[in-house]
Amino acid sequence: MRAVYSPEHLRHEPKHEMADGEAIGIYETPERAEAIRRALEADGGFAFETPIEHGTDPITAVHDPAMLGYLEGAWREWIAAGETAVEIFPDTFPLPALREGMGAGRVPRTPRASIGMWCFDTATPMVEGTYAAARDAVDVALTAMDLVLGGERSVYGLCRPPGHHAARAMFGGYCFFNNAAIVAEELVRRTGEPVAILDVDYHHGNGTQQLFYARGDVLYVSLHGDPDRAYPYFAGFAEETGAGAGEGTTLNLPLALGCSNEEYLANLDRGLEAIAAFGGSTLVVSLGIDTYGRDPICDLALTTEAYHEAGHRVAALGRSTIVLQEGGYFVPHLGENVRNWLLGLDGRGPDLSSLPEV
Ligand code: SP5
Ligand code: ZN
Repeated sequence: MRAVYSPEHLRHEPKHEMADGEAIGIYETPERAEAIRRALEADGGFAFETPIEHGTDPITAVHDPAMLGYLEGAWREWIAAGETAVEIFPDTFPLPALREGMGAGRVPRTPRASIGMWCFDTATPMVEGTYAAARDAVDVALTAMDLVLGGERSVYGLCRPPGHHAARAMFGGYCFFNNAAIVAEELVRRTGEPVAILDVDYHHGNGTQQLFYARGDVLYVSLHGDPDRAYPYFAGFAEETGAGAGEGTTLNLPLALGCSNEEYLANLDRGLEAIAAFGGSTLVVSLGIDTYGRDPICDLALTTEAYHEAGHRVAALGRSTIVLQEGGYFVPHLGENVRNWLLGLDGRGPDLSSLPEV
């Protein structure tokens, strides 16, 4: 299987996220992607490719051009304003109620205010290299797409930063540009076919859902921790099924605390049935491994065997598949879990022999 990777992700190396009023070590680290790369390289069955630059048109096909412009200039403006912090965090968010009944008000004149207009949480700091890394993650995804359009059965894009929490005009959840949504939109434009997205990250992909909620040509299926207890809290409910032309093209499958391999795979089968019933020949997978039983920030109970089986069941759809990395935070087993998912997809057997005992 081909795998696309860029070392540019190393330039996105924030140190902190906010949790319960304290700055803690950020879970979304460069080491995550390096652990995955090493596991796939050690396997020997993955041929690595470097991304090709695709420019900004595929990004502004889904995101507000003003958000792209903000991310491109944020670091320069932060420094020009005399700020000295090495990570940019929002502190004030213009919720609609802040200016209720008062009209839109001014565009912010300080970068401290600007970030609150775009970033929806306090866990997604920007650093000097964030924009370059996020741009390369998009190119990784689009290059994986190109390879599939060129005839590859399945291709893995080692995207970092991840993407599925980024909406049309908002970023957060460790995500800046929505890599999977950008690929899905580009696929629709290039092939004229409908496209299905399967999102198996622990967290609901609120950004991807938002982008395609009213679209009949893109199916969004997500398995995730129930938003009644899990981030991003405000989207991902089973009763959200789409709107307008997109009615029936969103399928949310919220999972209970402690969800086992068996319960998980039963839910996956429901999602795969919906995908099989939807048109199109290409599938985009948002692959998060934060469903793992040992993930430090999530609460399901999956084991490595489930990842191989999940990849195997996705392969049974018989569609060309672009697999893009999202979350997964138990770094010691992250590479092997991704590798086993891809082994399942590729029709190879599982390999549990390289899981370090930690
Ligand atoms: C791509 C991705 O997986 N993004 C996830 C972003 C999660 N951000 C912070 C979640 C805060 C919830 N903290 C729960 C702590 C339980 N110990
Ligand atoms: Zn996640």
